[in-house]
Amino acid sequence: MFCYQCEEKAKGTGCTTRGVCGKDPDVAALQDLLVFQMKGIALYASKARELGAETPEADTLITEGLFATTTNVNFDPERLADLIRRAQDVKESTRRTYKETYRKKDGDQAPEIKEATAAAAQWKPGETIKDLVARGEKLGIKSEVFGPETEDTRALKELITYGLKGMAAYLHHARVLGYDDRKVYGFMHEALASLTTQQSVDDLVSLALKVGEVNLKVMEILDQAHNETFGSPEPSPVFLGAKKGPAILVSGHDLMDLYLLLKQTEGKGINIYTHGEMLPARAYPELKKFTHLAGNYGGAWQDQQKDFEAFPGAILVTTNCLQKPRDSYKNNIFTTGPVAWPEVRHIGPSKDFTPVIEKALEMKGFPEDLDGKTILTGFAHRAVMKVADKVIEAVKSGKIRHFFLIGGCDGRNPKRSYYTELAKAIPDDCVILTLACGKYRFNNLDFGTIGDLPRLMDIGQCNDAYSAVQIALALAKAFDCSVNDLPLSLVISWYEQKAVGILLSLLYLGIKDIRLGPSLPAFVSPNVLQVLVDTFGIKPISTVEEDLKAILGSDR
Ligand code: FSO
Ligand code: SF4
Repeated sequence: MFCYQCEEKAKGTGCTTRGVCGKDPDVAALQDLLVFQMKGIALYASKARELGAETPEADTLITEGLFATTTNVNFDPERLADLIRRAQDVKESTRRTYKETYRKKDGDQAPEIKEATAAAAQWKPGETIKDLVARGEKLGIKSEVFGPETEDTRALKELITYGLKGMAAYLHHARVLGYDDRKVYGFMHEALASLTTQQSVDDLVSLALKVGEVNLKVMEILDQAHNETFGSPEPSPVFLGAKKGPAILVSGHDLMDLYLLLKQTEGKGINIYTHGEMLPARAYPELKKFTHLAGNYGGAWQDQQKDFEAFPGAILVTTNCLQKPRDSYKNNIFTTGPVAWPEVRHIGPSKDFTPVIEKALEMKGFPEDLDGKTILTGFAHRAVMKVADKVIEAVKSGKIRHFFLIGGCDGRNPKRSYYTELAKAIPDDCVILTLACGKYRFNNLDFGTIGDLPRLMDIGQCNDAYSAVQIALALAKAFDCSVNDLPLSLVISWYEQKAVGILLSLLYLGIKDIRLGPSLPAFVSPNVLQVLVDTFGIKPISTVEEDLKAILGSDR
């Protein structure tokens, strides 16, 4: 196997024997085969769409397939094999759609698509998982199955692929709520199909920025979907302790899963706790109205083995990041949606959470109330806009000197303590905006207020990077300047491919001087990195002392 798609790549270069994430070589091969299948489907779907045909099956399969190959999502060979087989059917049906649409328009036989023929070739029905693994082993990142690559074109194609995976994850969440956009599918098909062709570095850089542009659109659609379905987030307290009684812990990003579970547990005497990226759910009116949404339990995803082991109830994981479940809680953890682990019970599309509820009741839960502090969440763009006058006044009067966006993913790299230290060292006249699971590095610290504005504002989940962009654009408008001229610095922590998508969106917006850590991606070649440095001023994080000095000047 070879995989270097996330920040934890082994030895800083890539995982070759087993993923640091827990992905074994068979799962890695199946994921490579699935990505290959997505490209095959995309080749036909993009041609069919050019001719005006709709390709709903391809749209769905590509969204689900890409999400399944994102870090810490699907570790189950059976489920991956199912997706690969379904993808083969969809590839065949999309090919038929292309051919029939062509014939109806031109009255002629549609020309074969060379790369697609290669991608579809030699497929035997009834292949076993072992056969699929053997096939996938020949299709890894370095296989050059679509022709030779240079170090730079491969780097850019992987950058594009990972951005598309992130986009697919956000699109999946919007689709669950009934929102999408056909133009987005069209772009995904075109982009994936183009990865099977030889392209120049310049063309691939443009395509990567286009991924950023479309990903921003997808995050906007998701923001609209969340707001229209669950109301707009409002600053809300989150209790970090626990209440006596049966309990269910819900992790991941899927707000609809949480809503359905809250509905199904109403009046049953079970308290529901958020975990990881589910914390900001507490700010949505249609979710916070449930009085048995009791609080948040535990920290970021990489602490889950410890947190889940200690949790005395059932656990539901709705999306990434899933880690290998320990035996101690294998009987009380459930997955749903895109996440899966072999032998962990999976709740299917019916979203009937009865097994989770029964397990929670069987386990009895917390024997007594647990004390805990209360923190705030819910500073999404609409909530911040409501206090925009105060914010602008505070900047004008010098009460707020600078804004720091310290956001992104958390992870195991010890260098991530930088983000805690940075948050602590930021002077009292500066505001810290945060989002995604990286916030757990400092979200239970007391940063006080500036006037009646809290110094730490939790914007939400990683997809709420869209909200952060809206806040920055509104500030830029108020001060009649560009985002780059604002007293705002972005210090981002990345881990998986959604963060890659977000980074491309920020670059598409022309946002410069982003500090990125804890380590740079292994898939970015030296030349591509130089392009990012020269064009966008991207820099790796340094020490807290040096970075603060560079941002605020020596008078800090
Ligand atoms: Fe974190 Fe995991 Fe939200 Fe990621 S839980 S690391 S960017 O999947 O999605 O921030
Ligand atoms: Fe390694 Fe990350 Fe790939 Fe997992 S996703 S195999 S940790 S590079």
